[in-house]
Amino acid sequence: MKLDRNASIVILTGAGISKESGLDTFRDEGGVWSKVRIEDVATPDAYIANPDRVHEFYNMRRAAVLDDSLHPNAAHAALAELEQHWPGNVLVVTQNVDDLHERAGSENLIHMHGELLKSRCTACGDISDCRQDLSVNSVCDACHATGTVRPHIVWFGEMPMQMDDIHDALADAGLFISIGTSGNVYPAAGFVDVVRVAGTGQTVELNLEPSSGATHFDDSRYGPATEIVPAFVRTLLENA
Ligand code: BV8
Repeated sequence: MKLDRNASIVILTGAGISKESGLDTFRDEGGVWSKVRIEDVATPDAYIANPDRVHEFYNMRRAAVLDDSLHPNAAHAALAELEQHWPGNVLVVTQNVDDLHERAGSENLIHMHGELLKSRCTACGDISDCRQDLSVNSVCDACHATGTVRPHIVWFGEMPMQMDDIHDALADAGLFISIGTSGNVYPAAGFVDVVRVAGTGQTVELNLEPSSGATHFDDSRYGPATEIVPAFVRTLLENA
C-alpha cells in the first residue's frame, strides 16, 4: 500500500479490538446481545421503563472494564505507536466504551458511543468520571439532583458523539482503517462510504472475518487483531 507520508489516517475500531483483552463482543456467538436484548438495556425507552435494569447492565460492564485483569493488547499498542511515529495526523474513532485505547497511549481519540467510565446528569448536563455503580439513588456532584445520573453512553436512537469532527476527519483522510467491527451499526458502518465518496482516501478492513461492509473496502486483512494490526502498522511505518 503506497501512502503519502503526510497523509492523515482515520481508524475506526469496534469490539473486536478488545476481544483478546477479554471483553465480549456484541454479535459473535456468546456475545453481549446474545445475553440481553438491545431493547431492554440500550435505548432511551428502556432507561425510562426500567432504569434499575439499565443501571445493572452498565454497572456490570463498568466493573469488567475496571477489573485488574483487563489490559490493552498488542493491537491497541500498535495504534498508539502509529499515532506517535506517523508523520501525518492519526485519529482513532472508537465505537468501544472501554478505556483500553487510552491506557495503550492513544491520545487523538473520539469515543463516538460514549464511555463506561463517565456519567452524565440529565438535569444539568454535567459529565463526570465514574468508577462506581450508578443507580436511581445516585446524586449529581454538580447540581445535587437525585436520580438524574445516567451512563455517558450513546444508546440506539441517540446521536453519536462528535459527528461533525468525525466527518471532517473522514473527508480529509488519506487512509481509513476499520478494525474489529461487524459493520452492523450506523452511522459508523457508513464511514467507509464517506471516505470513498470523498474520493481522496484508501480504505482497509482489518477483522477476524469479512464484515457486513467488506465489499466496500479497497483492501483487507483477516485474522486476530493482535496479529494483523501490529503487522499492518509495521508496514505503514516502514514505508513512511
Ligand atoms: C443514530 C451502546 C440517529 C454502548 C451502541 C441507518 C442510519 C442511521 C441509523 C440507523 C440506520 N439503520 C438503523 C439505524 C439505527 C441504529 C442502528 O444502526 N441499528 C442497527 C442495529 C441496525 N443506529 C443508532 O441508533 C445510532 N444512532 O443513528 O441516531 C439520530 C439522528 C438524529 C438525532 C438523533 C439520533 C446509535 C448507535 C450507537 C448505539 N450504541 N452501544 C454499549 O452498550 O456498548 S452500539 C453497539 O454496537 C456497541 O456499542 C458497538 O459499539 C456497536 C458496534 O458493534 P461492533 O463493535 O461492531 O461489535 P460486533 O460484536 O458487532 O462485531 C465485532 C467484530 O469483531 C466482528 O466482526 C468479529 O468478527 C470481530 N472480531 C471478533 N474477535 C476479533 C475480531 N476482530 C479482530 N480480532 C479479534 N480477535
